[in-house]
Amino acid sequence: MVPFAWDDPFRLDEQLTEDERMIRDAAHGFAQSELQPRVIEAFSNEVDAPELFPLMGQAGLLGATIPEEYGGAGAGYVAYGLIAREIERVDSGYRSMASVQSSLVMYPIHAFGSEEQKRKYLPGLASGELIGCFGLTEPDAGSDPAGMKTVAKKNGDGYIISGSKTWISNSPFADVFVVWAKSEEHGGGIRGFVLEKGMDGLSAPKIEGKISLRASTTGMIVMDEVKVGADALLPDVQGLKGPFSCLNRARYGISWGSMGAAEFCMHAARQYGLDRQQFGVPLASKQLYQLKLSNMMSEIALGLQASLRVGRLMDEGKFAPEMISIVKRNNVGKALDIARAARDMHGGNGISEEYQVIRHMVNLETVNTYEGTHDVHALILGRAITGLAAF
Ligand code: TGC
Ligand code: FAD
Repeated sequence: MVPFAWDDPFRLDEQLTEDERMIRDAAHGFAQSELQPRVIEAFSNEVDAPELFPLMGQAGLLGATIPEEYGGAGAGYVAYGLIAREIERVDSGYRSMASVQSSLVMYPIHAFGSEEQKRKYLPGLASGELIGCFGLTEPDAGSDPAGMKTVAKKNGDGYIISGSKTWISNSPFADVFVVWAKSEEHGGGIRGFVLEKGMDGLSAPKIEGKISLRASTTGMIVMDEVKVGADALLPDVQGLKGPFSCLNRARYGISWGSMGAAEFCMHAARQYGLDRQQFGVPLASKQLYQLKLSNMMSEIALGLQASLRVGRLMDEGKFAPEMISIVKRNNVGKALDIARAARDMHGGNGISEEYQVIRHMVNLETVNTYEGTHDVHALILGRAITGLAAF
């Protein structure tokens, strides 16, 4: 027998390689020293923080799975997940900034871009000198991206792109825009394009007044006849599998990240219950309080183990997208339940920014919605189980 650790019930730590532990510890150190001290004020005042990208880049947290020759860390998907967990332990918005850059901008340029595109963009994105965003969602096409209206018309060797994208993380300060459009040249098929800040007709107004994910900047992408050359097209993918392949990586990262947020909430509720006396004893001595902590610990242990399994399968090239739907949907749903319970267990203090659990709770509402809503992932799984698409 071995001693039981409530904060690592299934001994996840010893299932990691030495390199993965090092990357996890570096991410933890960075998140606690650079992100934690600024997050309460950043969330409160909806602060834009483009300066975090070079700091994350220096810490090796951007493009972890991209090969070293393009500035990445050449690490695996488990390491990528561990980074997401440590950043989201502080705030889902900061994890959002990093995962868009890594999974939704660097990944498609690496997987589907020309050699010139890779050399032009990836090193700057890895160092954080360049900031990227990913435009798939539109005002009238959210869960159903096939309904997008953005079009790319042929213009000599290049294209003219028109349309608008909304709810786009990082867009107001982005330098590099990976956008998806229906291309007339390719029979209306969906193609990816890389746009750059400053192009005529391209703007990215900020969406103000979010009650969730306030430490992450969100905006639109407005494209009013943006003229690009042939070199803006991502040559190696056509159809929705382009954006969905990116979403596989980001959704997987979210499965780890949401567990980081859940761990923060559980640890905070445990400590609060040990410190807070009511009826002459610590709250943590009460059966109902312990029941909630036991539920939290169990769901976190199961969720982390599931993400580790999916990450190992991704590293072996043996994953199916439905596996990712299971862990994205289940882990975020459980993290949201855990954050709500932790908020309740803090009593009145639970609504104060100082105790931080309510910030995680409202953030996780966004995480439950983006990258495929909780219900859309249920339908992806329902299709896999029955063979019948219910979208
Ligand atoms: P469907 O007919 O199922 O598929 C169309 C084509 O795509 C292929 N495919 C995939 N390929 C790779 N990975 C996946 N996960 C894939 N899923 C589908 C499929 O094989 C097919 O290929 P082909 O060659 O036969 O054409 O597509 P559908 O239109 O019926 O889609 C239905 C549904 C619900 C699954 C899909 O539309 C969906 O996932 N909707 C959710 C949309 C979404 O997740 N949007 C996210 C926007 S980005 C974002 O939220 C970033 S937030 C980031 C942050 O800040 O952290
Ligand atoms: P809708 O699709 O209109 O869904 C509304 C409700 O209807 C949901 O409950 C949904 O589950 C339900 N629903 C939808 N279809 C069905 C169905 N067939 N059957 C049953 N129920 C259904 N997008 C990007 O492209 N890039 C980004 O960087 C990005 N960042 C984001 C950041 C933030 C802060 C937020 C909030 C969103 C971001 N998104 C981004 C957009 C996000 O992916 C979408 O909000 C999400 O996909 C849902 O689309 P929607 O908001 O249009 O909701």
